[in-house]
Amino acid sequence: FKVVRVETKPYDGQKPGTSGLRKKVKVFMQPHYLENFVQATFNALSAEKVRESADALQKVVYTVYKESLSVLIDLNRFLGLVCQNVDHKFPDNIIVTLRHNLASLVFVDGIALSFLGATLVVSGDGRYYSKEAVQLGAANGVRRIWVGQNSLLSTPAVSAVIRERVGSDGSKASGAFILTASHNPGGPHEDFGIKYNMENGGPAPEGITDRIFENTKTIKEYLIAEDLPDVDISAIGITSFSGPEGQFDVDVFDSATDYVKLMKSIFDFESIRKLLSSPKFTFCYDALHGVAGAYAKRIFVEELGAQESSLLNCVPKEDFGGGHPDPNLTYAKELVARMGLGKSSSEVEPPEFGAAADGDADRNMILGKRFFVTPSDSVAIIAANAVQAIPYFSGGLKGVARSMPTSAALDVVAKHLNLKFFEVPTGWKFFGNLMDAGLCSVCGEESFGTGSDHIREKDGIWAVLAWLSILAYRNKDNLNGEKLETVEGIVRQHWATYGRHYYTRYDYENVDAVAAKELMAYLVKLQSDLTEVNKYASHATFKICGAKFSWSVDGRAMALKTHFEVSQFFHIIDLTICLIKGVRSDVSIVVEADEFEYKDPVDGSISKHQGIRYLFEDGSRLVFRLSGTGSEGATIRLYIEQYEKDPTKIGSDSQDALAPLVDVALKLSKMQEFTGRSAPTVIT
Ligand code: VG1
Ligand code: CO
Repeated sequence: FKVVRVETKPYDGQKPGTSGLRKKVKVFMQPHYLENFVQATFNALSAEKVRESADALQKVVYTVYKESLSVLIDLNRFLGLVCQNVDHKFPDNIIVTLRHNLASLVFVDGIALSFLGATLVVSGDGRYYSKEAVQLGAANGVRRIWVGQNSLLSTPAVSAVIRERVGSDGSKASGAFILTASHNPGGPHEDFGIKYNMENGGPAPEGITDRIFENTKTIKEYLIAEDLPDVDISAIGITSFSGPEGQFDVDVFDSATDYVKLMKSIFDFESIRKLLSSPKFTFCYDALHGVAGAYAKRIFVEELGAQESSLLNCVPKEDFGGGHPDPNLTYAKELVARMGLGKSSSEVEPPEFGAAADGDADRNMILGKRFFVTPSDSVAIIAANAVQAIPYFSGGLKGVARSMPTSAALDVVAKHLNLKFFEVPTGWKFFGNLMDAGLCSVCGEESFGTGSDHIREKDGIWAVLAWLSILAYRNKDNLNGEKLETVEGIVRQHWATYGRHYYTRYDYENVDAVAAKELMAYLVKLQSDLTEVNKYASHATFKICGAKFSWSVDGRAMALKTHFEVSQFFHIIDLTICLIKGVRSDVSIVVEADEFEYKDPVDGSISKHQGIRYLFEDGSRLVFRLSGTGSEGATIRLYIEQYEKDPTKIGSDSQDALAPLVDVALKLSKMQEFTGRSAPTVIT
């Protein structure tokens, strides 16, 4: 094949969000749209590679292949120039090449600094448009591309493949393009997405995604392989081509092998197998027609002996069967019904354990019989039990971490177990640095993401295996006994020990983007005046002598003042009784409000504007954020949390328990006024 340069113009809005670039398929199908983004990524990464290696090499021969120039220079001098300013001091013809096509640089001496000679993984959740995108890699001097069979690899499997897989010739991957829009729906009228993962198997950090975005704004040309014959990606095997840089291979491999091997090295499969084979334990897994299906049969049925009938929607489909591949109580309807939750629950006795995954299988939802485990509780419970129940952690946990809006259930466990603890912004990319530095073993997000340092992505099937391990451990002497320890039992015991964090998230999807920004700006402004905020936080309505009074009190001091004023008209005794009856004692006062900002403890980088927080005296929290994964309009996320230590109060329904805080949040933010919405699109 030949490599040609194609002229192009920048597209607006190619800014990678919380997890890559996600847009409607029709947006991606515009001429040059995908190519621009891929080239911008190559260019961003090549520059990074040159910088990274500045200290590592002394002298090297570099060849600018596309222009057929070979120059021997001192590397330090060269790298110094590239780092400071690419435009300086080189003869014109070379500079032009550097600036426009850093990807075509190669450094010999055994070390490839550019993509020439590199191995890249390209695969995804198999959604519509994936096949078209797979063909792109050849042009940028990549030596070989690894593709999961049928271009299917779950996001965690990609991470595992980058870290663990060794090619037949000893090659290792230096990164991956993951083709997925994760939990967003797929098909010609829905979403497609692409993101780049680094050599450690984790998502590109903000420094790189920012540079990619800058590149998309100035891109003038991209490289593309011409006349590259189609490869049959349904067949395992290596196909070789001859291109301008020499041989180019497409290596199609089994999507599950490396991942299954990794899972077997982490968990005690034998003890899980025993649990699953107990007639008292019943199991159910729903892949929502996402890529998890490609792993579920291999792991749960073939390795662990579950019944094939326990798998729901485990055939991956380009459009996820028309569904929304997001594992929560709203979208995983079939599973929810089977587990005896929700309205349409069946007459049949539900399974003991149920779980679901999202499109790219990095998310998980854990359910017990007629019981929902919040993701925030799930990570806390895994952390609390990991050392005993999971062989990989038997040496102890290095630390734990959660995203900012995730409930503080994990904090309490960290405190009890005296573990290092970190709170990072939303999105998995922030956990990677902690793990690379050996500071974190287990982490999670409220958005159904749980994982560990075995890879650098959250991992849906890992989370299920972690829960099965805990159940197997708790039941190890009990499999023939009277009654098994259940998911619900484990969660309730956890609450009894650590207290319970009532938690809910309200999503307002596809809200007018301007209105959403205005709401956020309003909330930031409000923070400067907590007295104003507390008018909403402790609003009191009550009756005195049959008449209805209503007033707002600014925290405790004002309550006393109001008491005094009103008492001029009524007997003090009457009023005291009414105050006890009436004041909203269910919500405490806001003592702090801020916009979350994170300084990475490893590299010192700072991420600002990561969500607006209202922190209450009793530990309750309200958090407001704009989503960074949507493809249309804006999505406002409202996170509501309340901590209850009193063992007599930990058994309520969470929506009931949180109703007062929800009410405060909606009034405080003027949600309906700004968005026109009287109810959220999804509650999780
Ligand atoms: C959402 C979640 C976040 C998660 C991200 C990617 O982001 O809130 O916790 O890391 O999705 O998950 P946002 O910006 O929309 O709130 V996945 O499974 O879609 O890659
Ligand atoms: Co996902």
